[in-house]
Amino acid sequence: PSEIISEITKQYPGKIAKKRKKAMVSNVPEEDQEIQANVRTVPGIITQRGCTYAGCRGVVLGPTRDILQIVHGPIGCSFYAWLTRRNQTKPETETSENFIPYAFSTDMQDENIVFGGEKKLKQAIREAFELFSPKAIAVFSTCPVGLIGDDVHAVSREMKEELGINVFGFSCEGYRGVSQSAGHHIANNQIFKHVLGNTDRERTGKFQINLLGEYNIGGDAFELERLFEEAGIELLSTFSGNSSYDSFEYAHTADLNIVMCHRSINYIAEMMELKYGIPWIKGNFIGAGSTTKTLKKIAEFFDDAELTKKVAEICAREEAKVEAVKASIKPKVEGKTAMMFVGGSRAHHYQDLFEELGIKVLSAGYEFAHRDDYEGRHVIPNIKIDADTRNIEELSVSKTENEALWRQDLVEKKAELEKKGYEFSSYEGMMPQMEKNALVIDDISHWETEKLIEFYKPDLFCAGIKEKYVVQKGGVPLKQLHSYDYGGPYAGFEGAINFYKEMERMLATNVWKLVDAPWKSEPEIVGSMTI
Ligand code: CFM
Ligand code: HCA
Repeated sequence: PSEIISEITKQYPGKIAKKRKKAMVSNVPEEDQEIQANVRTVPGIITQRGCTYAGCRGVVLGPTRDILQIVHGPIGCSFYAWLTRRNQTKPETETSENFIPYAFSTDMQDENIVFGGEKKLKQAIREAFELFSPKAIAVFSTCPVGLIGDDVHAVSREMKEELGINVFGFSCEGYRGVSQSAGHHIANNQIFKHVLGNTDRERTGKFQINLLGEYNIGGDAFELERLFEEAGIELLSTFSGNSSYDSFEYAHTADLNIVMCHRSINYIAEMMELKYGIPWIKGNFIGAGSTTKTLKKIAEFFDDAELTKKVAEICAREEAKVEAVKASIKPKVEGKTAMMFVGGSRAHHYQDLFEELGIKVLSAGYEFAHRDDYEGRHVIPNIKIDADTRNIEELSVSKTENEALWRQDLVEKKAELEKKGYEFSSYEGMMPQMEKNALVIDDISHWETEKLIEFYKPDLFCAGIKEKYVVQKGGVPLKQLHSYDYGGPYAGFEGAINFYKEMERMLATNVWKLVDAPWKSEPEIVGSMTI
């Protein structure tokens, strides 16, 4: 990897080369290596990152069906968050509210930028209320809102008073942070402040959990719901795949939080523990092995003979189905090579699925993760807090004053289990799991992607829509790990089977070797550039 790192960085001006080098690591799993992450992208470098608004509106809140979400801004921002992420939902009944197919926007015009847009926002909220009478309305700020100083929070308070429903705003302007990641944090804060804990709920089951950081892309959450239901584990709320407003309000009545994508939602898990004493564990449902491990870990937490038996039964039955498919596919794809560059946790989680098939991951990285996602949660105290991070509000949370809601029983249970070696509040990073000398790159650029492909000639590249066609025109199949290329689910046991079959379709064929980029034989422009 040092060869390719210098090959890439020698093309950059000195200062940029120095900065980019810090984001590239030739992995040595047993060493404590540091990688640069969560810093500003070099302007002009063609990053794959998205903005803070995308992380808040699109990612964290997007999958919730019955909060009417108004985007305060130009129409393009709203269009961007309109069903592009493939988060599916299943309303309880045919007439239950589902706003996901709609795009609500104030459609800001020049005039609103010059004279202010608050009046238009109030009008939009009133109109939305009259037409849809939702339980709650959320307002999302796009870049111009912060630039001109519209106060979405004041407007929301006023409208909450006037309409008598919950109305709350998000200062998630695209430029607030260096990427989507800031938007996740802002979303977590506002949900915690304005929604979570608003209503209590009587216990209806023995084992009540929340699933955090699962967004039901391609129906992933449906597969997990199936497993929990059969095991007798009651899933109170998911943040936020297939979720509803009410479930957010009573999420504090659960016994345990399972955090899947910690990058996007660890804040809520931490805050719930501080306020209510509810512990959290890291869980992963990508890969059959991970699914079994996570289900068994949940059962271990509840320590109930019947549950343990049921979970073991389900895992054995499902694993047998998975094994049968794997046995027919693995020999056809084993030994193939892959690379994966995805947002903030999938580039790690999906490595389990590749391991199951014997596919080697040569290089991987995140678009916007933090150092802990690479190196492990233990490095958090050593992460330098820069001005961009300080810009994002850090809520100060303390123990609830309502004694009935404080879970002393769980605090004690946690302490007891920890003594036995059960791990809470922790996760491993991507780097300890990866092979020696695998190349890890943060916030990869388009040009770096092309160089990597030339150098390594992988059998498969995993990324998103922005990379897909460029890579495929180079003769390398690209699997989208964001949208799943309109396939899925890939979580849980059924998901693993789907993924294996997809790998067979993409890798056990020679068709990609026959593809040649059209511009190689017929270039539209020919030229050279020196920097
Ligand atoms: Fe978490 Fe996600 Fe991801 Fe993410 Fe995303 Fe996504 Fe992603 Mo696209 S929450 S960090 S901000 S797992 S939208 S469902 S696929 S980049 S790797
Ligand atoms: C986002 C959403 C995205 C984009 C995916 C892609 C998603 O970042 O705003 O680039 O293909 O998963 O839909 O990450």
